[in-house]
Amino acid sequence: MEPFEKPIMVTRPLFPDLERYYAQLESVWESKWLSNNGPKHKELEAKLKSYIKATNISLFNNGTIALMVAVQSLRLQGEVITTPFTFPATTHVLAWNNITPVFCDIHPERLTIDPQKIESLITAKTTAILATHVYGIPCHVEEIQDIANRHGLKVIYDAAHAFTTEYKGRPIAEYGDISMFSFHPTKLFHTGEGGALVYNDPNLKERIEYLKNFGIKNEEEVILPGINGKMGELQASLGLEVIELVLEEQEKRRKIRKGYIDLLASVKTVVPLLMPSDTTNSYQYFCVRIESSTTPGDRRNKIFDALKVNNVFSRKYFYPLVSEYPCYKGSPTSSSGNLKEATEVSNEVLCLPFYGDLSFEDQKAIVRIIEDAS
Ligand code: T4K
Repeated sequence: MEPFEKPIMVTRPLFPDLERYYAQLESVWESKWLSNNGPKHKELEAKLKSYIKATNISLFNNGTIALMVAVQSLRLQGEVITTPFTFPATTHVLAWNNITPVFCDIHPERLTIDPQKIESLITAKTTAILATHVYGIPCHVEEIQDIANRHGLKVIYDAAHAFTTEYKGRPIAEYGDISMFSFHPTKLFHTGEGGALVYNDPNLKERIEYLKNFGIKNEEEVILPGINGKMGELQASLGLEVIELVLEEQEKRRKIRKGYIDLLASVKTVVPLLMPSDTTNSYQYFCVRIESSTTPGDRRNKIFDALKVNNVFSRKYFYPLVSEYPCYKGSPTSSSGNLKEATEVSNEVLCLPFYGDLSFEDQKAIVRIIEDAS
């Protein structure tokens, strides 16, 4: 088989019709307003609020700053129990807030933080649990809330992958104190760069809004050390058009997901990750687990390399574990002995190309490469 002529990437951002984006920009030009809670920002915030059924929402310039502000808004300090199987940003926001990340192993099926292993990590310094709905798979939200209630802890969810996800009939962000969504171009819904916090307590709104705008109360009063987390009008304008494309994209991705599952049925060592029951899939990623043969990750890496040679760029989200980064490796909870499941999983996962315009012919060719290499 010849390699693909054009590279096939793990994802492709949604691009609205340029004419429609121009129309949005025309009104920005007329308004002479580019940032600081402008009309497009307000419109997008209201639209997203109802789209993802949020009780309270604040938009941000990216998901990482949003998460930074979430941690600050809840006044977290000391230690926070978190997952090592995530994107670096989840843990880095703790480090940037002078908080010690305490790594907890993950559940073997959901790949999210294992609630059974959280309690033994709680100390007098623990203030919260920061968990990731990885690939949009919901954490064990009820068990986590139960632990948090018993120990007086806050709960933050990194919901970067869970746009529109619902669990047990409730929007995912109804669980926990605050959830963060990322609107990076690699995300299903995006604003070029962007993010949001969604939270249940309306009293948090004021503090979050100050924190994302330097703590400015008025022209003469700055009441806390805030940061610049504001989403601008160009980002919001893009979001207003991209949001119109999300439903159709999800439907296309639903079919692509089914296509992969059917095609991969004959490849016994490559197993698609499934959503738990009672979950609506956001269709952010399509990931498989590939059993190792003789050494950890050998078969996964062989498939990854074979795809690359053929101009297909899958991604090992998330290898290595965050706990393996030099900045966290020395910490007491980063040893692989405590993180057995996470270590195994990170050696076995692979995210395959997944976006609405991927053709079935391309999918068949991708699976053929996987089959030959496995
Ligand atoms: N928490 C979690 C769980 C996250 O996954 C993320 C972000 C965050 C927090 C932080 O949220 P933000 O602060 O980013 O809002 C990408 C993204 O940069 C990152 O946002 C995302 N997670 C992560 C999972 O993926 P890379 O290093 O894989 O990006 P990159 O540039 O290699 O892009 C991946 C592929 O996407 C490319 O091969 C091609 C395609 N692509 C990408 C861009 C940027 C395009 O086709 N067009 C584009 O404009 O991290």
